[in-house]
Amino acid sequence: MSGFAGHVLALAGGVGGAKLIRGLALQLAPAQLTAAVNTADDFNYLGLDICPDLDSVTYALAGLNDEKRGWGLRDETWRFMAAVERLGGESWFSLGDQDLATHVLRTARLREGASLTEVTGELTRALGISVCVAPMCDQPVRTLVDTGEGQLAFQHYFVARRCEPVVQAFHYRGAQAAQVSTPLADALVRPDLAVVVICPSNPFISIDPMLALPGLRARLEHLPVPVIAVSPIVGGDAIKGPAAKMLRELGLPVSAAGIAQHYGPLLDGYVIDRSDARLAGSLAPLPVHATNTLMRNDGDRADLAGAVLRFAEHVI
Ligand code: FO1
Repeated sequence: MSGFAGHVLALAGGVGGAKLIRGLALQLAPAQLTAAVNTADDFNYLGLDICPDLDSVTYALAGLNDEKRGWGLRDETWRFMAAVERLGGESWFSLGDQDLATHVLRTARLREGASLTEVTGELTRALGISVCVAPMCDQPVRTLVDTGEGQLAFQHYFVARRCEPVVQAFHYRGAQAAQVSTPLADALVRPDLAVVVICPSNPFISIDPMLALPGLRARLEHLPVPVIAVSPIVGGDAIKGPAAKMLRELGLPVSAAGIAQHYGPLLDGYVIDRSDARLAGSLAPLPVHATNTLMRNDGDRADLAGAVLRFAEHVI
């Protein structure tokens, strides 16, 4: 435990975000942390409501995530998917047998009229998680990717096409009509809010959909507490996933500096990998802290979270 005083609001997407959320949970009391999670990757598949980023964060907090694959549950089996294939059903997106339970229960509760915030609370509590895991909003927001081959729905671009088409732009359909979820709105007005952490998630597909929600970016910019991002890029490449390819295709520098440039005045502090420490000068006057950002195990996750919290105490 870090001894950090105050509440932490962390914005996260999938795998990289989930790792730092786990690290923050190791350093803080559960009531000190709100994890606000991207839902623009969500989609309906085989009649089920799939929320990959909420599940990545939930499984990581429960210690049930598959470290190697990056998504889904550990010790998974795939008999459901094999049966779907045998029946000639859609099978380009793989749902594990245990993971399926999450999608079935979530879909059933949403059909009954529960909000995604309520269902997420029920699922996380059932797994013994006391940290508040909140969807960014309760209305559907969907990332659409403009590519050289036309516009693709996010999971078709990401999984079915393995991010191969060249990206031209991202759109977050539904974001303008959505509202930040109640737990996220509540965290923003907490008198004890001490820092907002933007996890090392992909800015284009994990964080920007949140920033596209009405008023959220402006509220973050005007908060009296620091907004600190952790770079998902180390030494010119993404730790995992297509962030480097996206930066290149969008004409931004493929470096931690490119990510800072993308977030612009939103940031009050920036945590980069030790191997990128030489970039700190070019980022001035943005306060920068260089440390190990590779999170191979819980020790690394807790260390990075601790470094981010200590840095936050020294930024404005
Ligand atoms: N990613 C894949 O690359 N292939 C899959 O078949 C796949 C299935 C899947 C099922 C449940 C889930 O929660 C995540 C899953 N993911 C899969 C990961 C997911 O598509 C992406 O990692 C995120 O949407 C990006 O953050």
